Amino acid sequence: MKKAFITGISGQDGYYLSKFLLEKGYEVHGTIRRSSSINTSRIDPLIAEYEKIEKLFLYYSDLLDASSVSSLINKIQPDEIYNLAAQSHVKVSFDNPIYTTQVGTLGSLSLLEAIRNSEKPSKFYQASSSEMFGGVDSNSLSDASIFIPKSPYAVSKVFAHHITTVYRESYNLFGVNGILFNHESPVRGETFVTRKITRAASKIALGLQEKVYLGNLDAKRDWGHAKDYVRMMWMILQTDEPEDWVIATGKTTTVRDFVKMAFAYAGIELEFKGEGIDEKGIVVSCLDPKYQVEKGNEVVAVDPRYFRPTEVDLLIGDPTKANTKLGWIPKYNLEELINEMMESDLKLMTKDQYLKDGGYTIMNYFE
Ligand code: NAP
Ligand code: F7E
Repeated sequence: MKKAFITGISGQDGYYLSKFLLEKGYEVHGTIRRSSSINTSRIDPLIAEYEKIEKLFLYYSDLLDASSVSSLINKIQPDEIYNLAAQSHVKVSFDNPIYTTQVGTLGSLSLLEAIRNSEKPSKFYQASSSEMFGGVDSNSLSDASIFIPKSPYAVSKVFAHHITTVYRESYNLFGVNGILFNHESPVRGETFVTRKITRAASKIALGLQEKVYLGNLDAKRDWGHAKDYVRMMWMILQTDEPEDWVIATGKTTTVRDFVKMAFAYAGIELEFKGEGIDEKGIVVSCLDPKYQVEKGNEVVAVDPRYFRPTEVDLLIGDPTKANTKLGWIPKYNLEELINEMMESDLKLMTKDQYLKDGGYTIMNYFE
């Protein structure tokens, strides 16, 4: 039985990865942070199922506490370490640049040092990001493309990426970078644009909200499903030779089109009129009798508060290496992803379960 150690187990990817590994028979050890209110809602169903049978173990640890990270690795002696912990919001990284950088850089380095000083040669996965490319190149990006980071978050990820390579080459450590493009799900954090949109579209369809304010509608992202991407995290730690990988769908879509697709799930057709900060999303028709949204209603508007000091305009990844060398093919396309997110958010809003049980119910709908 293999042992995995996951930092950031309470996040979106932490949930999907730990579920995936537990179902494979792994013993999973994960770190959570102490907070004034409970922050394990995503993994509560896994705790209920696996903690009592001693398959899932949780520890309080902050990545900035190098001593706690190192003693956990020494105690657990994991076969595989997945470093998912990060202050992962790009816009917030401009507001909290020092903290974001400390976690992204020193946090990752502490893990690598702990592995270097441990007797067990644990394999190490670093959660690298497409944000490192900076959105300057309009070609499909591969692991050979250059990094032009545009935010404190992206710079911290570039450091962690390179230091992982340095430890691999200097100490013969099995360290790999997975350069993941945006991946989403029904349990995506509510302040990332996709979940903000699916929650708002659901509430608007149900008459619980009038309008959603967004930032740059022209931004383009290569969006995939988190479930597909955590499978690939595991696959790249099963290879014999450590190397870096791009994980993406190879397709890119504007935020505006994502909005249209989300509303379309509820039978609401939108058209966008105006330009720049005056652009509006207006209801053209509402075909589903379950939802009562009037034609002509303005349901999307732009608020410059959501603009970033610098924007990553366009990201599109080239997954050819992952497709051909590892046979990794995503099971979800964008429409299926949006449909799953909308189905989940409509149920949550209808039943008002989100407030009642902190999102627990979501897992019953989507495995
Ligand atoms: P997420 O939902 O924001 O989860 C981040 C996790 O890190 C949470 O468990 C969080 O704990 C934890 N964390 C934050 N600061 C920490 C600290 N100082 N010490 C210990 N834990 C800390 O992010 P995600 O979407 O699952 O992404 C997972 C990783 O992949 C992140 O490193 C992210 O930067 C990277 N990534 C994500 C994407 C994407 O599209 N999702 C793409 C490329 C790379 P709390 O729950 O207590 O906040
Ligand atoms: O923004 C635009 C925004 O915050 C996507 C993280 O997981 O993926 C994520 O970073 C785009 C940007 O994700 C709003 O300006 C418009 O162009 O959902 P996001 P992100 O910044 O791409 C990468 C790969 C990571 O590594 C990160 O950890 O959408 N946008 N209007 C908006 N974004 C937000 N959040 N809110 C808006 O209202």
